[in-house]
Amino acid sequence: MAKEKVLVTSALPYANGPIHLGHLSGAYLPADIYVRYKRLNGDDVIYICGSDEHGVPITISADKEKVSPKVIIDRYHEQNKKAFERFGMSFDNYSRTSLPIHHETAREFFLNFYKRGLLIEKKSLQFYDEKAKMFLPDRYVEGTCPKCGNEQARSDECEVCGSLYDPSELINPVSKVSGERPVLKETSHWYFPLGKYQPALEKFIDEMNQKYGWKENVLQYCRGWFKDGLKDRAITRDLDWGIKVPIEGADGKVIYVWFEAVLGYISSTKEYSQKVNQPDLWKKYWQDENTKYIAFIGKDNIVFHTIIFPAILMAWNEGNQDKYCLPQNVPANEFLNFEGKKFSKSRGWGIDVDEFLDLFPADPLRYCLAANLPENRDTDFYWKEFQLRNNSELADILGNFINRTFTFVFKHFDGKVPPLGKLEKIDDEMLKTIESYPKKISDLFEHYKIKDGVNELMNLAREGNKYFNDTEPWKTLKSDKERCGTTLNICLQTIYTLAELCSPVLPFSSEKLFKMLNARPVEWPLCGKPQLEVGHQLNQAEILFPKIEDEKIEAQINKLGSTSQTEAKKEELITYDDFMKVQLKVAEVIEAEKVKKSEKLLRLKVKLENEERQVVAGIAKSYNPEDLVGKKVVIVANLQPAKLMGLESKGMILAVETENGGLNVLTVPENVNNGTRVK
Ligand code: B3M
Ligand code: ZN
Repeated sequence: MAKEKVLVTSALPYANGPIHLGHLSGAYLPADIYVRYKRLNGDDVIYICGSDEHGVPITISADKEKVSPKVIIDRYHEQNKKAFERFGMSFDNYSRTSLPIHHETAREFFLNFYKRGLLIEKKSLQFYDEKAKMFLPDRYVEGTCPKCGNEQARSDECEVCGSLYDPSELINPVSKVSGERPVLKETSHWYFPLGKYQPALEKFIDEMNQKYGWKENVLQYCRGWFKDGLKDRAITRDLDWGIKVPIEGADGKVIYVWFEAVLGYISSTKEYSQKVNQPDLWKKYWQDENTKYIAFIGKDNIVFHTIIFPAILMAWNEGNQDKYCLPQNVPANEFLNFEGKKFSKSRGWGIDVDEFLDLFPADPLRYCLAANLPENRDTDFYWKEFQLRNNSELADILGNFINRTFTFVFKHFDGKVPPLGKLEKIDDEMLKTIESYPKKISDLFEHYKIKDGVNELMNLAREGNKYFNDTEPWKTLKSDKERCGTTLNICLQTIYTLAELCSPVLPFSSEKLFKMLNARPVEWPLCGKPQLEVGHQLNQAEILFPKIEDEKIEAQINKLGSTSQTEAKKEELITYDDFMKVQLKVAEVIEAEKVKKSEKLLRLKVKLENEERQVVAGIAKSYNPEDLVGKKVVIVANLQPAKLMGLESKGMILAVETENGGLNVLTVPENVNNGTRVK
């Protein structure tokens, strides 16, 4: 196969917290395996990443700790860079978006668009904190969702019901900075005309998919966006932290983090070019139509890499001589959960890469994650599975095959590769098997089926063990030493092949194994052919995959959710008095009707002791209005009134969620009097 020029990027992690196993499985490990394989294959590869150091996620972390954003990004940039190294990530460059070279690159794109009249300036109303004297970006405001009543909705988006609304519709908005109620104030922003690029983007994705086969989850996602219609997007924000908008009179405004973060891939490549003293090297990758650009990401970043970034590059290419290449594929992964739940730092659920590598080496972790990548659906990391994959696969299959072969060769053949005698059918078959594996695995890796490729690797080790067992060298040693030597020769050739094929996923062990073999890797397609010459001297073996004891795993399981969880629990505990503040009362539903234009809401009239009131409840998907009339339900009677779809709601009905996501209203027996307190 012709050699390819490959540019690979992994999403730039926010430098606002440590990298955990979920990150690794999403955008990093699969990319690293792919890159390591491509390098061995002889392709011209550059692998780019770095820290994303702007945006609200950074300033929120800084505010929490009461330090400047700079303190946060310096800390986590260094920490994450080191953690990635320990894990064996082989980035050619790990940059950071606070560098001048990145600021220049982002400003260059922004100004180019601005000067070409591409950007649209629009005025809009945005929340402003008069006490803190600042505009509040979306995550800085919390209020009640006008659609579903979720009390932790953002200024223009509710994560619970998924609706988008105008900030003026948010009920009871509170500034997260001062705790005060913010006001709406006019501001102006520059918008990128994303809508204009929809036809070109649809065509681009369609073509890429036809040629290179995009993942179904990624396509689905893009189709959803196209169906809704792409809208112009503001690419500036009223914030202090970030890349200043390079236009006069734009004080206090920065370029929106997502507009510049994707350009970080380019500036990181530029930084690399400077480091290796070839300042124009980056153009060889970014500005050549023969480049195969692959962007590895997690599913939450799809729109930015399949729609927004390509649109930015299209917009550049339209008006400039030098043209950038667009991603040929964006193999986004789903999420990795931890022991059945989402990773959560505050609940002590999950483990950081650094913490993990203080306990266990990188390769078993890489193997365990790779064998179970969330390529098509969310998957889980389980401590028990980690132990099992290490002990029963790495140690008992791969390690055992290597170990028994080396021990035998050192004991009976002086640690030298024995000669091949006359080949029997079983030997021919084994040689053919070995030869088939490099292609089998590269076909999978070329299609980003990293998990399947890694599992095939273990199959070759299984074949090796089977061959060893079937040829019984411990018997032929006495009856036919030449036959015995043939077996061991073929076992050693298999180990050579394994050393190379395992290198992308188990780089540290592969290196040790090549040392034991006293050999070096060849180009990937050749590694299935016998590479070790007769008489070649091996080095003493070492145990590559020590078993992991039960106690060590149990200690981790017992620790789960403990430390920070107890703290979180302490915070969540309320006193009896707190509880008594909540007045739960029995109420009889006397009227019920659907709220117009709402799929979710029902308007109810309920009767308490000697009072009737209106409650708007999000239960329309689970109940017909008439089913509720006459029922006695429990309501929070002293809840602050709120307006939902323009209707006043005084109180909240208690309900439980059912297995299929519906709601089941709590009811009490008919003989309980209206207005009775529930305690
Ligand atoms: N920093 C989001 C994330 O860490 C974002 C990715 C940027 S890629 C250019 O999930
Ligand atoms: Zn909502």
